[in-house]
Amino acid sequence: MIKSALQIARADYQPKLPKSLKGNVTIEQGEATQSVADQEEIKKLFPNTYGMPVLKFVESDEKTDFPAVNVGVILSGGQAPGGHNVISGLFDGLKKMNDDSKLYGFILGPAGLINHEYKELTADIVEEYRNTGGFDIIGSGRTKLETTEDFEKGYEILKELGISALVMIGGDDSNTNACVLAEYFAQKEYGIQVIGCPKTIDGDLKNEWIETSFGFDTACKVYSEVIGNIQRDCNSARKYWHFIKLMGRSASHIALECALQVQPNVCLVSEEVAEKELSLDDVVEQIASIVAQRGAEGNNFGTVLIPEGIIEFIPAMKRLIAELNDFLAENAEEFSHIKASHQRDYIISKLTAENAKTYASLPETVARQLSLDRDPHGNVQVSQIETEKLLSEMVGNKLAEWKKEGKYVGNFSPLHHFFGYEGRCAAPSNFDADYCYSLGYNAAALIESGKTGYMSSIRNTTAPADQWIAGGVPITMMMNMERRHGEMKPVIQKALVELDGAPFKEFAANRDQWAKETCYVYPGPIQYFGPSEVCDQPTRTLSLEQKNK
Ligand code: FBP
Repeated sequence: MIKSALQIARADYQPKLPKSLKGNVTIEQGEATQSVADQEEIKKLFPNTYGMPVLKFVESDEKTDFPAVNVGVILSGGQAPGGHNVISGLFDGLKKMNDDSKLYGFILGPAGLINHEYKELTADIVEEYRNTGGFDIIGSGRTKLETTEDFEKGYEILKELGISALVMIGGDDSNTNACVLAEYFAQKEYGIQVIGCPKTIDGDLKNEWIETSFGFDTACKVYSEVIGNIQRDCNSARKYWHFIKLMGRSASHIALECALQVQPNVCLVSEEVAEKELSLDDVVEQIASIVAQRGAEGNNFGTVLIPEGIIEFIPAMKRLIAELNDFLAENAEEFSHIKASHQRDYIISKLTAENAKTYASLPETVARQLSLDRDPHGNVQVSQIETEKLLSEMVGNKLAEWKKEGKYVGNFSPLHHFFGYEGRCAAPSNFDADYCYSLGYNAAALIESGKTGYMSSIRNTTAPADQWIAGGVPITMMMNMERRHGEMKPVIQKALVELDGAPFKEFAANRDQWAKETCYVYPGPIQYFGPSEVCDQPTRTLSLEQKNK
């Protein structure tokens, strides 16, 4: 296989590890824990894995002999830069403890476990993928492990391969699955541990113990590079307004982080839209006012960052989507027989009056996108909704009205972009390469310590890597009850942007100036070689959050 010069050089990069994981380790146990909400229900659903203590690994002089173990690994959900380093860290951690240990990868996500599709990840295979982006070493998928039958099918292959621990690398939904599986195996006394690793570019799997999910750092740097380039183009030609939708599902962490890196003219934050109960028209008016204000000064150009999930946060849309979710879950069979050309009218006839009105007011494409299949976890596929076009069209209409009324004097020429997939498989930044390798290595230590139902946790991540704190957090601690597919289910609570958090406050303090003036920053491409202040910077989000602790 032909490799680029960067791929060849990057293969030799040795990711950094926390000092505590470099030699022999011992565990310090914290207090018993509680779930973030709905304690009684979660406790009842997870009797074997609820309330376990938070763990911290510390260096030890004691050398322990570990038996060889067979371990399985699954990459689950959307790709995120660094997944291959979690696997190489896990592989090296297992081999360091006992060279006879083996690692098996299940193919194309959780489906590989159910369908018994796997491959042994040998040293040669792992070598090929060190410090590379992508999940192609074994592939990924979104199948949800849900039924007892799925768990039993999984158990069959784990038993056959002599696997005593499974590592699930995934986001909030996949780690919820990991927790359910850990509980099931514990309850059945099958002797199989399950450990989770926090993955997702969305940055919404974080809490006091999980400072960030891997992939967020690299993906935001890739998007910020390209937005910076667009801004320079925009400031050179001075004739376009760029409407840029950014991936990230529900939370606006990616849009906010990119805004902090590039200083655009507008960045919408879905959580603020929900908090202020803004209507779609309010959002449109806000953008149009900035376009008009800049136009009055002869600046008929600018950038607008839009989080992909914004539509779900506009209260009227949120109510509509909630009803649609339940309706489509309950009437899936009947709906599948309705001709595409009749689906809109069919839905309108079934919804309550208020939601039917909102649905009817949407452009055809957006209405259709909202009625598309949910993903296996019940999420609306927001990355397929063209919000950037919806908003620019509505802004254009508003400006045309204002022009007639003599309130707007500029020209409005919009262009559209969606950045998402281009950032998910980039070669991991130094931060993600080190963080991921440490998460995997740490997962091996959790396995060797006999733990199950834990998520691999690496903290103190704005300090140099050797001062990072390694340990484990019970996954049940992150859970609450939520409505999914029309039923209440235990799930990991998503971390949305906090409006009283340091990253949002920093943005809010500067946005008026960024709107009016042209204060663009051009971050440039990720650097893998060079001075540490260029190559090892964490995200602005992480720096601001950790500074305030
Ligand atoms: P995860 O939560 O699985 O990490 O998903 C990340 C993500 O990139 C979202 O930002 C996006 O909405 C979604 O995946 C797109 O899904 P798909 O890869 O199935 O098109």
